[in-house]
Amino acid sequence: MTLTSQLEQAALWLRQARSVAVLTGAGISAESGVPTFRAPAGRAPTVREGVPPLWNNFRAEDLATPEAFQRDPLLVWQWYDWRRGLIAACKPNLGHFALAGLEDQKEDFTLITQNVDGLHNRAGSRKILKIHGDIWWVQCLSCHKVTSDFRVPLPALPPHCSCGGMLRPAIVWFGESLPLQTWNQAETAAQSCDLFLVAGTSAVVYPAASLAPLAKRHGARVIEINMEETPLSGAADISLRGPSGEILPALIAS
Ligand code: BJW
Ligand code: ZN
Repeated sequence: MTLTSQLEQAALWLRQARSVAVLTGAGISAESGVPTFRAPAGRAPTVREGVPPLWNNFRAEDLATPEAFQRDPLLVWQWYDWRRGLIAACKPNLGHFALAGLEDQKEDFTLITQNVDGLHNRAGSRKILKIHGDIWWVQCLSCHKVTSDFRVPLPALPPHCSCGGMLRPAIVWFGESLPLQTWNQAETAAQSCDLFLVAGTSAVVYPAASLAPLAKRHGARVIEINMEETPLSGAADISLRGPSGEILPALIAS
């Protein structure tokens, strides 16, 4: 099947679907200039585009853990400060805007994102399940209150909450549980949709990677959009190979 005929088939399924759920990952923001986390399977992790030498030496698995923050809060804080500055200078792309438009077209629509960059909000999406948190939120280590913080740059040291506790990025790190209510809503959407669309994720981080198989077990059609093959590609009903900033607008407009 050519990309054009796959796209036509996928567009037909999308038009026919009453209930649509979408899962996005870092790849959807790549065309906005936000670096992704991982090199494709089998490819050596060389210098990642847009990542300065200091941060290129670290993997998300080295910095995005409660242990890393405990060991060296300043290093982790500086990593977030660099990423917030980078993201603040980026704009949503046509993929983000296409999904915001799809929300208006569908009676039942759920956008689930692993991304913490806030670009779906800036594109106009309204109902967003942020299963890995948000880079523009901070959380108190003592009272656990979550607040927004849009400062760029951040203060040099992690600030403190009014209760005296240290603030940390309100992001779900490795080994931490996902926000329960948000996760439950994501699972419900996957179980009840007719069509599950997955865009720009390597599909290796769990439990997010379990949503598409869950949707499929409950009878949904699964469409994947990715530049590369992923562990999900074989199980997807259609896997569209290419940039989400081009494929999503084409899929949603046709
Ligand atoms: C394009 C494109 C374009 C490029 N168009 N496409 C075995 C060992 C140890 C742990 C585990 C294990 N098995 C499972 C676990 C648990 C762990 C996990 O999954 N680890 C795996 C790495 C193995 N998961 C967890 O710990 C989760 N919690 C949990 O399970 O709780 C229960 C529990 C509690 C206690 C103990 C054990 C379990 C939490 C996961 C939290 C993930 N958090 C991060 C935060 C990073 C920090 C930050 O953002 O500040 O979330 S990690 C990082 O990966 C980030 C992302 O949301 C997530 C997913 O990455 P994503 O979005 O898929 O990006 P990439 O870079 O991987 O892929 C980009 C894709 O885009 C590629 O495919 C490209 O081809 C494509 N692309 N350009 C379309 N233009
Ligand atoms: Zn507090």
